[in-house]
Amino acid sequence: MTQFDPTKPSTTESGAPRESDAHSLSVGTNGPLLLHDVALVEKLARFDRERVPERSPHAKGSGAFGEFEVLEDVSRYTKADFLQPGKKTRMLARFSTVAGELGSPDSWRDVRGFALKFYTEEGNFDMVGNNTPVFFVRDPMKFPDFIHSQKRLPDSGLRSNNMQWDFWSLSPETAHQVAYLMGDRGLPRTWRHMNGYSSHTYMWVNAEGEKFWVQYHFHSDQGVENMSNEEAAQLAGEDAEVHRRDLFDAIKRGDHPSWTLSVQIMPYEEAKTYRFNPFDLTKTWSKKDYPLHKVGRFTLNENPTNHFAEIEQAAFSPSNTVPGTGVSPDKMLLARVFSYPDTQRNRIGTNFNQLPVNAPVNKTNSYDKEGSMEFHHSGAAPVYSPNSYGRAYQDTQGPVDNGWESDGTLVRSAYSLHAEDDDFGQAHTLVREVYTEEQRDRLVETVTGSLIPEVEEPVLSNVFQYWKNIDAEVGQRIQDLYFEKTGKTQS
Ligand code: HDE
Repeated sequence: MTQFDPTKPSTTESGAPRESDAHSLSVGTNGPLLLHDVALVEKLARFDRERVPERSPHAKGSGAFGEFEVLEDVSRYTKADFLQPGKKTRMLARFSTVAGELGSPDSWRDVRGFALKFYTEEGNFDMVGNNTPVFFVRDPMKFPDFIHSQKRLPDSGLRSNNMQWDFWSLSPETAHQVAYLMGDRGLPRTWRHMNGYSSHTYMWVNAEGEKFWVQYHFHSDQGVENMSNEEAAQLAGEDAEVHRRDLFDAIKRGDHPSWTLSVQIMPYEEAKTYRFNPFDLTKTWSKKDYPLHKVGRFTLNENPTNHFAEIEQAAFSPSNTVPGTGVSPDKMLLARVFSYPDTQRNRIGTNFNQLPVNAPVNKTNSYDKEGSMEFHHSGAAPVYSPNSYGRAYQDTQGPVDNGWESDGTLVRSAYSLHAEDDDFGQAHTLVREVYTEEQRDRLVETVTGSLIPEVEEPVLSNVFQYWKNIDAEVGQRIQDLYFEKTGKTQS
């Protein structure tokens, strides 16, 4: 949405004719400049303030608008209006890398963000996932340390494989996600050719108040395609924006990418006894135990008209749920519910939800008020509740319909273990049973390559052991290849 008439000459921001866009006001042709040259002062002052802080992490990305359509009937499991049969909802997607900064190459090996915002009639519903179904850590206390280890060294400002591997090898719960990252999916060919996952377990509630645990899977209708280390390295130099460009160009030429949404559904009570802790973000649910139920499809069909306004300032958050949906006892998810709006108040501004890209399509009625850039307000209506003057307010009491039971002493501890919970089991299954022989060969090459030349002791020995814990043969091959390639002697 543009707010100017491109056929009219430019104006100052207060609407008066701007005298010039080309020449500053000076005392004589070669003379000093003047502070009252509004055209120049305004232009420079605004230029000085063009940037908002970039996202930390997930700074580099892009996205597009589209439509989500429900194709199957899942009303037995959720009463959410936007998930009812035949419903169509406008939405926004943003894809991103995690560790790189705003200008970093799209083709660096990384997990990819897969953030969706559905503008439903019951408020915004956001699904802020990744292109892998698990995550590196299971306690939010470790998240800032994890991100620090992926970013830059404090002295040189360089990224460091030694620092990354140090964190991973000392945090065994990272094994499953690292096995994904070092595999083919760490280098998606384009954003159109990757899947998205909620990764977390969420809740659905039906009209009878029955609760279910769900995991969301968004399968690319274009198929999954990845690129090789060589292609990725070449593209990082030749076209740092390769993924941003691919998505924009595809939509522009009418080749609209789509993803099919399916969910795994676990009856509420089964969470207590499932063989894996279903709230542990480092684990997946077996599809044999919980098969996929198709829900619908989203199609991206509209490019942003302004990248800054609609993508850079887009604010996604797992706190954006709607009736019939909810969060779960996953500790990571609960912390994210706080962290996203918090960072957005800082990054974009207190009233970030009033920007068109973030505003819900339904009317809001909130007693939160004022703050920087307040635009929507209550007019002369009461600014407090309860009030005697007709402004509605809420006071629902008793158990919430999307909650769960919880009781116990306050502790700092890991989750209680379910029958098959351990850090390396599912990573082993991925590497040994899901990956083909060729994929395992590439994994060994990629991991070994990432250890040369920088990774040093004691991190190096820890990495060899970490991989042996995942898969004895793969670990040994990484160790042997490392010594073969470096010519160093094994002690
Ligand atoms: Fe994020 N994450 N995250 N994250 N994340 C952000 O939010 C955070 C996690 C994900 O396109 C930030 O607005 C914490 C898991 C995506 O705008 C920040 C924890 C998953 C995006 C933040 C996690 C994600 C973000 C940075 C652990 C996948 C980009 C700027 C408790 C399931 C969204 C911002 C977009 C962005 C915090 C873990 C995905 C700092 C504290 C797990 C796709 O708030």
